[in-house]
Amino acid sequence: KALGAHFKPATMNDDLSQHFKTALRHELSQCPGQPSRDSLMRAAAGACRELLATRWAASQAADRERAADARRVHYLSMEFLMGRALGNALAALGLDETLRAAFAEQGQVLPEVLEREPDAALGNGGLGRLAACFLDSFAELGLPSFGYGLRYQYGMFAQGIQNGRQVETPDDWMALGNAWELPRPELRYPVGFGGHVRVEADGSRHWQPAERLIAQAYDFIVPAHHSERVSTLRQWQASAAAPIDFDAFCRGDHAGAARHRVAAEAINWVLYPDDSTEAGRELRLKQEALLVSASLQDLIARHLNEGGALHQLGRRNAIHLNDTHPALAPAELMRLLLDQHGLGWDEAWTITRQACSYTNHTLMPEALEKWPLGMLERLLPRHLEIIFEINQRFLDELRQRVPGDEALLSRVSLIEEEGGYGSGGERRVRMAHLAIVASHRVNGVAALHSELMVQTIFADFARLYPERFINVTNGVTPRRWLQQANPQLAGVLDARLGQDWRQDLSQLQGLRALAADAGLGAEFGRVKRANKQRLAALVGRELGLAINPDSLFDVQIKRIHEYKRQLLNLLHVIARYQAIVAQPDADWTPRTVLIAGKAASAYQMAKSVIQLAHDVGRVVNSDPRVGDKLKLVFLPNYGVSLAESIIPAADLSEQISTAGTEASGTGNMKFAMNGALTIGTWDGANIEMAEAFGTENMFTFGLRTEAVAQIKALGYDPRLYVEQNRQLQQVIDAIANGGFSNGDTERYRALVDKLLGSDPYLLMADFADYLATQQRVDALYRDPAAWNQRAILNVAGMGWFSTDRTIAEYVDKVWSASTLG
Ligand code: DL6
Repeated sequence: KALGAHFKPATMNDDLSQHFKTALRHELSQCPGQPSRDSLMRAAAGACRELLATRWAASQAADRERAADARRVHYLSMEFLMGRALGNALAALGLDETLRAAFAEQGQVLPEVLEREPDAALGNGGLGRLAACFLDSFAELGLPSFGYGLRYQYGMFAQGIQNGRQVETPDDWMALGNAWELPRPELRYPVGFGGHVRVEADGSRHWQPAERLIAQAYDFIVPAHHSERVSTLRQWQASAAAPIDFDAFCRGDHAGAARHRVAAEAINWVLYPDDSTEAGRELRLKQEALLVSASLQDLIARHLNEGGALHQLGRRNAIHLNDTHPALAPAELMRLLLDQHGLGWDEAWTITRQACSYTNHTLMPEALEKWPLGMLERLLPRHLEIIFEINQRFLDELRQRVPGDEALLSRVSLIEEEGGYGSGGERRVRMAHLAIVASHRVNGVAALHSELMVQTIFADFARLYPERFINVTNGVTPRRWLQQANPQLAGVLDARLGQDWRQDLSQLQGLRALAADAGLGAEFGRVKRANKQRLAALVGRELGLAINPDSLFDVQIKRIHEYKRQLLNLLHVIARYQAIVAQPDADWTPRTVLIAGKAASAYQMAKSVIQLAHDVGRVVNSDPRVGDKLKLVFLPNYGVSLAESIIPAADLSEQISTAGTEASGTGNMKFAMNGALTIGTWDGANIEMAEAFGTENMFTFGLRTEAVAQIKALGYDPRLYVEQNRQLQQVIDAIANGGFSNGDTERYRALVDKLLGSDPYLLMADFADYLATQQRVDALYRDPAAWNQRAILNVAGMGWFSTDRTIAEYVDKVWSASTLG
């Protein structure tokens, strides 16, 4: 339950104005004169932070009071992709108008000041953005909780484009400070690495780390929109425990004097160290260990401070593992309970299993982390001992349960013997297995994904522990992704449904009865047109390219990955281009295809797709025979804020992953919520969305999961599809023959060879159906009334895809004490 009904006390405007004036005075004392937009942004953020700090104290006090009966959730995640915070805070506090007026006094307008805030891009993509949406719902639902993460100095890299190629630079998002965070110098915990384990005379074990660090907390506060509750993202910053080496310094070896400090601070430098090197992998492991150790020490300290007994720790505290990245948590919790709090193994293990739960976000085997034993032994020797013991007890129990099945034991063991895929001949710890064995619940993130998870990667475990595996379908927060991103559509919804959909998104279903209302359709059309016009202006500013707001905006924005099939999208653009050139006078439905997304720095194939998008765009966009009929735009440096501008302007949302590969998707939900129609495969949460608003209201195409498996089992030959489809042949030929690369036939050789050779994501097999479905899209777009009616039905069906519902399900099925039996 939320804290109070009156979430905006009468004095709030005055309080904000006061805090804002003080903060602005402070800013101006440093740079006198007319305040810049940056100063105004920082002053406003500082003022909101003051107000939120008061709410934070009240929320914490309320949670302390009910600690005995309301289980606290601790959401451990290496990623929280927060984006900007000021607009959200103002909306939550109901203070946008107050600040609009304050900015106006300084001759500035609110949106332009808000745009000065850098995105907190502390995540790679869907997994990190989901965690950020969860924090919003934690606050909104009043859930006693902490998000725990790392305070990265450089977030997701900034993407530039040079000659059509991606170039990466550090994202220095805190260069001008971070007005939001509240440093907590009193919350500091020791974290160790290396050293050895001493065995005492009584048999107890004592880890003596060689390297000692300190993790200090910085809090980032996330407000509810309909109560005074706030949720907390506690981020850890590492520093060296020891001061500089004074002797070295006096000898003149200044770098040497600080070497251990630099090594400690490096843990917080970047979001995702390049793990193609041993040093990068080691840094990543240290990041994970630091997150886990500091968070669990913080949790235990709080539990004890609140008068909780150790044996109650698991019943009163949920520890959620967001993917395997924090999967060292069970080993660390065991270590703390055994070695520091003196519990016996059985009691510590019961507590650990009560507390832990784990979400899997991908079926891709290469994304399931496995840490080499050698590295663990070097950095975390006591954890490795504990993992061995967990494994031994687990396998012993299985031997009793399923005698004689050695193959099963080796498949489920926490330790992968030498020779596993990508092992480089080393034995490794399978972190997903550790997470499963130590958790009382394991979930996938959409119905199909959860089903495939138990049929494929975790099939053995699901047979052994069927009750442990469940599904919780993802969602998104409607506050950011509808109310703030699309204020005009929010206004239309308010007028038709009232304002409560913000808290109870299921109310969107009230639109269903109004779908045929021509007036509402026209309003939807007007809002979309205005959003498209704004996006067209942005494209003009950023790229100097004119796009027609009356063309169909066909959008694919997400990480660039082969399984997401941006390349299939490009094949369609090329086919359409060739057809337009062949018949320029035919009745074409004008289209603007927009693509945005980053490729991992070492992922050559993804980078090649980005380059191809630029090459094709250059040719298509400059061909006078094409004009407005087709444009291809690649918007650089995709992130949360850019998504907030693009999504409300989309007519068509591309969700075209190979069936069975996209765990859920959340972009798909944001688009549909904003009235875009989806062209999509029967994959991830597309399926549940289609079921919610009617399959006839989504453009579905392509092979389904069973067909994909079947075709692969029979021996898939992509060349056959090319040989049998002249249009596809021409598209592939144009790429291969240098049609988009100034005659350079080498540039896309690897890409074409892969398509014609193995084509693991079945682009060739899905091409024809995709193109035919795109023609159905064109046809419907020519009938605006019919299109708008479908858009309304899409929005009407999206009520279930709020993270408020997702979190309520987690509470019910995963986090509440009743799930512990
Ligand atoms: O669950 C959030 C999000 C899903 O919507 C996407 O479908 C999925 O690809 C993404 N998974 C990851 C995997 N990372 N790892 N490991 O980001 O999770």
